[in-house]
Amino acid sequence: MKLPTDLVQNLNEQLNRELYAQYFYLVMASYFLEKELKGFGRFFLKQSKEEGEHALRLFSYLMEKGVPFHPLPLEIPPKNYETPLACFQAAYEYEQKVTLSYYNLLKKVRDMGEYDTEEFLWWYIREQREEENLMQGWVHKLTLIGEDAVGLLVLDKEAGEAAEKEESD
Ligand code: OFO
Repeated sequence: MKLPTDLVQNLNEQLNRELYAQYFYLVMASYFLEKELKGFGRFFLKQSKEEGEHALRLFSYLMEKGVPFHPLPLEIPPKNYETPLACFQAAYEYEQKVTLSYYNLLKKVRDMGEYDTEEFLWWYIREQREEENLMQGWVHKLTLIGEDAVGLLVLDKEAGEAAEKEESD
């Protein structure tokens, strides 16, 4: 079935949010790598790559539906954070914002009876749950260590190892 024009626009906006997440996390990776916190840098590089894949999934869906693609502008993500914790808090907040946008869209497609798109969107709902949990976990750990530099190095190592493990799985 042909996608209604406003739904095409909404899906394109979601694609833009995913691309922004890719860019956002790439900038966060640079924030950590420049501070020699390589584990967190690697973590955000992995997240950035995943967000790019999420954007591609939306792009493929739009192509499959035979709709013309209209590129949207991307904002420039912030680069400086007071602390690593502030950086993770910003990531966690962004994930919650993205989740909410998927909820709103899911509600809309249900009301419209667009069941094909509804089924497509469920993958994103599940993915958002995982990503919120992940960011929330790091916010929690970084809050626990406070200003402890040794604690930060331990978490940096843990983040790097977790990213490496996921990359090799
Ligand atoms: Fe794309 O998964 Fe989060 O934003």
